[in-house]
Amino acid sequence: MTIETIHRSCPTCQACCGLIMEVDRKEKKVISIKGDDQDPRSKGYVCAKSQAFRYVYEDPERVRRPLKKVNGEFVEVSWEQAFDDVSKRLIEIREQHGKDSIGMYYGNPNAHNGHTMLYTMPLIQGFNTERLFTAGSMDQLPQNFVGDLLYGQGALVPIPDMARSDFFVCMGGNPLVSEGSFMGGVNIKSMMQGIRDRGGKIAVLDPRRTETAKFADRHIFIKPATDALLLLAWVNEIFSRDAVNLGHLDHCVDGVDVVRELAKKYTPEVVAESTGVPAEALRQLVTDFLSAEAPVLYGRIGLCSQAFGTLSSWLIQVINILTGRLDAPGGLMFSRAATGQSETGGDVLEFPYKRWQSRVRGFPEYMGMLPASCMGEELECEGEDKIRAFVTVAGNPVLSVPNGKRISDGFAKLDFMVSFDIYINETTQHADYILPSTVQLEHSNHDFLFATISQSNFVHYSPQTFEPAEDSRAQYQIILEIVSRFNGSTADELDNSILKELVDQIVGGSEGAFSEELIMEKSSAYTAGDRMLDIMLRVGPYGDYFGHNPDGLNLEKVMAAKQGIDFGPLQSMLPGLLRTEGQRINLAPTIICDDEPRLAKSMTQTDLKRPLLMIGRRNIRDMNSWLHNINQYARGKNRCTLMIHPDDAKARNLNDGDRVKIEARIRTHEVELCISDEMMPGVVSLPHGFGHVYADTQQSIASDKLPGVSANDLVDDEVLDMPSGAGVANGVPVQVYAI
Ligand SMILES: Nc1nc2c(c(=O)[nH]1)N[C@H]1C(S)=C(S)[C@@H](COP(=O)(O)OP(=O)(O)OC[C@H]3O[C@@H](n4cnc5c(=O)[nH]c(N)nc54)[C@H](O)[C@@H]3O)O[C@H]1N2
Ligand SMILES: Nc1nc2c(c(=O)[nH]1)N[C@H]1C(S)=C(S)[C@@H](COP(=O)(O)OP(=O)(O)OC[C@H]3O[C@@H](n4cnc5c(=O)[nH]c(N)nc54)[C@H](O)[C@@H]3O)O[C@H]1N2
Ligand code: SF4
Ligand SMILES: [Mo]
Repeated sequence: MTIETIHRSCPTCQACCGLIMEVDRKEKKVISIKGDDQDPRSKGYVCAKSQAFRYVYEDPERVRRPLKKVNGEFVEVSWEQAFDDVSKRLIEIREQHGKDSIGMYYGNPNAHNGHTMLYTMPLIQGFNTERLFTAGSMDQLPQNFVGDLLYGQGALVPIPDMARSDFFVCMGGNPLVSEGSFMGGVNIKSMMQGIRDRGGKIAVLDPRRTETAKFADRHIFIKPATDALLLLAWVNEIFSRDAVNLGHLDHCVDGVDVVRELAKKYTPEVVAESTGVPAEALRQLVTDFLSAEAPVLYGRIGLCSQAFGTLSSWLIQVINILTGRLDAPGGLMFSRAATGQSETGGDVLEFPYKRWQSRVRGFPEYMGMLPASCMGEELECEGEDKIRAFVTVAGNPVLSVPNGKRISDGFAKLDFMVSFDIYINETTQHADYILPSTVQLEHSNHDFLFATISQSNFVHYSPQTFEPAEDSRAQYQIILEIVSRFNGSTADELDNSILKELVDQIVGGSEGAFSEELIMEKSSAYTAGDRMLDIMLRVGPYGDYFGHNPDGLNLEKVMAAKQGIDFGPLQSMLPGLLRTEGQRINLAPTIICDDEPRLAKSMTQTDLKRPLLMIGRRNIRDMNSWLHNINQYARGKNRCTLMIHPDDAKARNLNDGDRVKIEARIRTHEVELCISDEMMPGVVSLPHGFGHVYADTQQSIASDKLPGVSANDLVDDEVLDMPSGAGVANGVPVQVYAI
């Protein structure tokens, strides 16, 4: 046995912790996975999920060969047959019924695979369907919408620079469990401790006293989906205290007066009853924020996946801007990826909105996507222009998207479905073909996306650990094979044209500095995604510019850096980064401000039949729905429980551990109750990603040990955040009663 040591980053969440693995490459065995003390970002830290990618690799139920459904059973077929059949069926359907008769859903694990990310645009453009849905609309979509309107591009989402902050206010995020999300930090607990060690403080506003809230100096309960009211009152306080200070953005912000007017009627007293936050608690929070040296206000899933996701996400930006905290050390800052995605320069882009609409409720697309909450109705709808075929790409919408059961029923009646996935689960059981990719130990990886939301700028390339199983395909190869056949070319031709497009773009933007020949010659050591990566690194912000800057970066240097390369703290990037007219920030986009009356109306609305509000919850051992077939993470006591406050349980005569009914507008489920004073009275919490109860799946550990119920069977698909179209998983009116 020859044991080798491999350094890589963990691919399971956005923290990208550095790992050291001991492996026997010949036997394809992992001996150990530990935190890498030398990693400049994570310094040895790992969480319980650091072993996850190894367990997925070893899982005997993982799909390893292409599967075709024959008489209701999946049978293995060759790749050639799978690629040919799938593309033939899709082409037939497109020819008969048009390109939009094929729908697509794109899921979260794609974001954890650097090479897949590079082939995502060709995939989306290759299908070119108006029925594109993504996990993003259950996630950061409102933040993209706001980024587009304020900063000129949806990808421009600033993150809190905790390492230099002295007052961190966290709303709708639980980073001690989620490991950070759009705050790209590693070991959030030590970052929060760091704030405290510097004499700073942490405040959390959340309807549950979360793990993060318990660690914080202050926790304030807030009623679900009332954050926008509280934040408007906060804005109002800033104006009434004459505390506006735009800092270095003073000369480039418009619309301040519009914001002042909009917030005028929302005093802390006016919003107190609706939000459940006493006026004095809010005033104190504002005082502490304004008197801190480097405060920052952060909002996440709880502020996105709710009825006022856009208004709330916008107000987070507004408050940071009004107090000079955007683009300032310790405030909200933009990361700068080595691959250059953050180098936004160039023409002002058209707002990618309303170029088409969903068929059933006429909802406008944004960034080429329709809300995932529209999937059920679009799949259900009959008529000549109905959806007939569907492609899922590493996603499990039956568990992840509102009214998942309706989506499952819709999938069941499709003419044709193909899933690019590695499990037979609640979604992929409906597919006619499952095309499984290699998994993380079998391919190299680079943290392409997560380097754009990191608290320190970094680049990290993880080597391939094991030779992929014989005759297997990487996700990007599957994409190339299907998309090329679908459009009448070959995988190689498509790959070349993708490369050419990238090179043309660089040559065009380089004002003669780089020629096509130079780029092609210098990058010729690599193929496919690695070649694109090399090119992007070389023309990125730290690049070697193909030799013009010999000390700069290229893929060879990045590959040689075992622990990746840390470029240090985030830098101030504004106004240069702005891709707006005249590089100015319009603080008050009309399309967002116009939604204020809907918010005002919500203050007087209550659902008497369903007086409790359901919110979500994450557990350290889950990753949405995709780690539940792993014994090491599934075992232990049931964690798919409904948390309720003792007073709400008592009023209903319910005891801890009871099985109870939870009734939402769209469905009623049975679930185990967990009584806990962590909950705000009137609020209940149920995690998502469970509901492994469908008969034809093949995830025996998930279905035996951790079936749970799907929160998204209760989440109403008719309710949307406006105007982004994000799904509303938090603040769902429910009633709970004994069985
Ligand atoms: N109620 C509620 N719903 C939510 C949320 C919530 O907070 N509350 N959160 C939302 C958020 S933030 C997200 S990101 C979404 C996630 O939504 P999805 O992305 O739809 O769901 P996942 O559970 O991540 O599904 C991952 C799928 O990818 C497959 N997969 C895993 N690894 C690989 C791989 O290497 N290759 C391939 N080909 N497939 C792979 C898995 O088998 C699984 O089918 O859920 C959202 N839904
Ligand atoms: N262990 C683990 N880690 C994960 C994931 C996972 O599934 N498991 N998923 C990953 C993904 S895909 C993402 S996008 C991130 C998400 O990262 P986070 O946003 O940090 O994740 P959550 O734990 O869902 O935190 C949402 C918080 O919002 C609160 N909340 C709900 N409704 C409201 C509201 O109306 N107002 C306010 N103020 N708060 C509210 C909830 O109580 C919860 O504490 O986590 C990532 N990391
Ligand atoms: S925090 Fe995220 S990146 Fe770090 S070990 Fe856990 S799952 Fe992996
Ligand atoms: Mo997410």
